[in-house]
Amino acid sequence: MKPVSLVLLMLFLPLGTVRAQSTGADPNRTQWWKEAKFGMFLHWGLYSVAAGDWKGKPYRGSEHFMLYERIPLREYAKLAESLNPTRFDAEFWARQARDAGMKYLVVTTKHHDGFAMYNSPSSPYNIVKATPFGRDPIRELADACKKYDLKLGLYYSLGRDWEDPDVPTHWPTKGGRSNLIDFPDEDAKDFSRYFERKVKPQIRELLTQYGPVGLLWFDTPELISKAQSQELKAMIHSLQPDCIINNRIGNDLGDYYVSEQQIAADKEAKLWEACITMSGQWSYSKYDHAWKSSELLVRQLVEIVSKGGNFLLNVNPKGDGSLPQPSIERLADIGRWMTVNHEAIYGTHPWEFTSEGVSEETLGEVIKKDTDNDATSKVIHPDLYFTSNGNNVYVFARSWTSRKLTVKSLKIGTKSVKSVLLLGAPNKPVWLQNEDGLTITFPKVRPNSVPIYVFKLTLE
Ligand code: FHN
Repeated sequence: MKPVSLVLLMLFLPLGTVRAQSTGADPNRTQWWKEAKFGMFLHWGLYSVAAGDWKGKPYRGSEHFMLYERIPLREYAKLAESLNPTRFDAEFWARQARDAGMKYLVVTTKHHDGFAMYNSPSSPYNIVKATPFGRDPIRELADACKKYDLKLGLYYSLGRDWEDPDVPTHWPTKGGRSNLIDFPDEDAKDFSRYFERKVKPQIRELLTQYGPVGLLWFDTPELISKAQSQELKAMIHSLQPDCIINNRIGNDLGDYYVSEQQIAADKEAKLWEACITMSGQWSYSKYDHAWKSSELLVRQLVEIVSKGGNFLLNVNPKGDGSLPQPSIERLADIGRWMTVNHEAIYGTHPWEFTSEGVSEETLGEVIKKDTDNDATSKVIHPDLYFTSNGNNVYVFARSWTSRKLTVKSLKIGTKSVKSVLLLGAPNKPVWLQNEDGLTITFPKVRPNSVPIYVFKLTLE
């Protein structure tokens, strides 16, 4: 059966809704994550070797192209013979994340194609056994994260695996994300066999081979049962009690919610993280030139943090292990901005007011697909966002072009402002609080590739 066409994949979801059900979030376990605010997502696998082409032609479906192009497993697996990422440098990846101000990274250990990007004794379909590379990149990344003080996060495709014969799916319809080329009888598939044969052994490997794992980032839980989600969560915490789990372990379990390619409409009662692409898709393709500007990426970071979320920004390494130059440039821009403004991000929490002057256009779309699914707005519009920490309020003047701004939420008689500083500026701004609000005149500022300025207000 052909994968359901993209038209049918259009799922309408309420704008930016992050489902507010209960999670078992343990405040001690999640403390580092709540303070971290910013992480690097890495989609790297056999699909990175193909890099947009299959049999000399551009493929459809990004990292799902095995399904979209109806490729038999044996043929797709031949990509492993070409996976020899001699330019892979775990320490370089870790430094890119650290220098951009990221505090954790999440890397694909096994995506939907079922290929393990780590040494998996339980499945020979892995980078150490099946490729000329012969090294274990997750081992090297775990060491690099330790060296550069990053938490290690591991992505695992839970309910989709196109190498195993027992993985039925139901997205968006029965069999919609299954390997029906090699395993056509969807009704013959028994998820429990896959769960026992592959999922549990591999999760055990991931939690016993690489030292402390800060976060297990499950994807596409599909048809996992509540009992299996509970069993998996118990096994994880029996091995690593401090390991955080996202809600895609399934069945409303997990420590926080994932908002994929969308930013929540407003601050959320629950812990949440927006995972968003830096370009047009999750995995590397030579045809993907839809790189977002550094300004837009910092706008997204600010908006997400102002709404109490974490930003997991995706980078898509090439098949040779190098990072695309446009991603390196953007990470450097973000790092320069964070060097000046990090105190307004880390360890902060939403203020009473989230924003002022936001244009409808900057709120993003509501339609989602399951790959190439970037529903975030690309509109650049001057507006204000806020975070707070104690009696400090941080005002983010996003894409600001004029030399004055007025925070209307701080009219005289509301909260009294004691001082105003512009982060990174040697001289103090002139400011006045009256019935219009708090009006600030910018001091002379250096032109910045990311024109998002942060004022630190100290309230009485
Ligand atoms: O199908 C995957 C997709 O390839 C990508 O990994 C994203 C990342 O969150 N998760 C799934 C789509 O929801």
